[in-house]
Amino acid sequence: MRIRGAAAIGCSAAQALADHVVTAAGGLEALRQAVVAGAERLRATRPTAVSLRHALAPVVAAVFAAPDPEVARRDAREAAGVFAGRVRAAQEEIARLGADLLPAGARVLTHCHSTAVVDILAAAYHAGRCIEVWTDETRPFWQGRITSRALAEAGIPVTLMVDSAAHSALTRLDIDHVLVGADTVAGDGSLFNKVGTAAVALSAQECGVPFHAAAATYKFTSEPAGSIRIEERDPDEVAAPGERAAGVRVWNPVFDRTPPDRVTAYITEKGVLPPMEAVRAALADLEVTP
Ligand code: RUB
Repeated sequence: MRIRGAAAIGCSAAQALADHVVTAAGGLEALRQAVVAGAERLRATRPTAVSLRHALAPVVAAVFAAPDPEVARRDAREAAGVFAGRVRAAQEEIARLGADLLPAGARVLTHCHSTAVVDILAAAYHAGRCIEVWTDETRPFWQGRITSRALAEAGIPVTLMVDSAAHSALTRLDIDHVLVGADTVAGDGSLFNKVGTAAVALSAQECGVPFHAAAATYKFTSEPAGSIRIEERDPDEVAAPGERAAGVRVWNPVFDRTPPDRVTAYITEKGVLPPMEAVRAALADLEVTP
């Protein structure tokens, strides 16, 4: 949890796996075993984000394709670098395309901490459009506070509110855009993102406010929505043992699924596309994940 957001998690994991290969002792077979074990362990850290799998797969493939240990180490490092470059390029294009959606005076609501969303908002602001942002706190882990700090530091007017105020903001504050990030987009166009996103999308639909999710193509998968596992985390994130009465159980699912009919469009590096068009565009050139 020291690294937040699917993009940063993917890049860090690919780099960590490459480092693991570079420092592992032994011949090619030992490196293959090390990369498989390392990838499994890293994948298990954030099971909902398909981007993590797409980040690790090229490093694993590089090791299996190498003819000897030296090439395996070199190509593992290179594969992690290529993935990081892909993330950077996608993020830049998404920032440009997303900023174009926001006219001067746009009033935007966001949820959680998405680096892609922060980049979009910063790009719109630096293009001279006076936007204003409302951000949910994002319980239980407070990622909204990170977002509000990043926006304030960029000079963007920002207001923090509790998650359950999102519907009130949409009905009472003339919010005209909702922008969120994405951890995974399933084969039917469903969005998987921080828990609470689905309720915001439902409110946006009720209020007729466009709901966009920034999702680079490496966040898409052909897997059906039902096979995406929703990570459940430590009960202490919700209430530490001293803060809850004896006998109280805690349920802490940290992502949720927003059905595709509530997503106006995905902002991908290939364009701003309605859910199924985005799925087709992303899967057209997505590598197979081992
Ligand atoms: C972060 C989260 C973000 C997506 C997209 O959750 O749900 O909306 O990961 O982020 P957590 P990005 O804090 O649990 O990682 O746009 O940076 O890829």
